[in-house]
Amino acid sequence: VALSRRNCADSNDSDLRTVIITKCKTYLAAHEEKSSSNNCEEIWTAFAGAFVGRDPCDVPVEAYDPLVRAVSEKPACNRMLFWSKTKDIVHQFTESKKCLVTLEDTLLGFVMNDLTWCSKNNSNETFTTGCPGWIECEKNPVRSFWNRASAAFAESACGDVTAMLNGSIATPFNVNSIFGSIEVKKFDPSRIRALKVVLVTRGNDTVTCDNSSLQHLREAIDPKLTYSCKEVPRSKILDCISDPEKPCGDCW
Ligand code: ZNA
Repeated sequence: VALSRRNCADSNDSDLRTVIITKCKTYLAAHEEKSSSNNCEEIWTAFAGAFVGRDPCDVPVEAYDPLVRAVSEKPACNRMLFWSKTKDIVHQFTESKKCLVTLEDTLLGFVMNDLTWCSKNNSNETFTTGCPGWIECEKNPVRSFWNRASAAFAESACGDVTAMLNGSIATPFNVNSIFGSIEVKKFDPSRIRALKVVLVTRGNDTVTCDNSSLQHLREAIDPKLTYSCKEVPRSKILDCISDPEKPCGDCW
């Protein structure tokens, strides 16, 4: 069945460009130390180069290599937080406590978070609606971006890394997720000392750190890394998030 897709061109001809440059400048204003090494116009150009003029189902992950090279950020050793199926709670957490950083707290992740974008073959237009969905075709511009950005974030990880996984689903570690298929494989055992899993649980969950998917995770990482896992009630994390007096280190 041929799907007809109705793209709406950006309202003012460069809306996506404006959104991205504005978010980029907002981020750099809040992280002054990164201002001199990043140029938002250059970042836009590298970003657009990855997908403008391409079929929205044929944007390879490598198309974003120049974008990744255009951004300069030092890795936050010991503070990097990975996640899978815990998007809302991780971002509430890093918003409230500044001790850990997710990909979405870095320049590239912050700028692209919550955006959808695509173009068309041989077109110079950009669209923010009518773009292929996450699973509609694998090489869509949004999914390829997150695959590439996640790989770069994981490659740069160092020291102790934390992963917040969802204890309310049968398979907290899914080998098909970005965390399972990309990030874990990019962990460099010469840079990383330990992987600390925080398994977020709710009242009557039965999943524990003994879950077989977590045994697979333990086996998937290099044996030189120290692996640990801790079950932490979601309510405890939420209490911690809403108590500004509670230091980060006491949340679990
Ligand atoms: N901020 C984002 O929109 C985003 C971030 C999107 C995709 C990936 N990421 C990276 S990868 C994030 O910073 C984490 O480091 C990594 C988590 O990826 P995951 O292990 O695949 O975890 P997940 O919860 O399954 O998916 C993460 C996000 O991907 C979701 O919140 C959705 O935005 C998107 N996604 C994944 N699967 C689907 C999907 N969207 C629609 N349909 C899906 N089947």
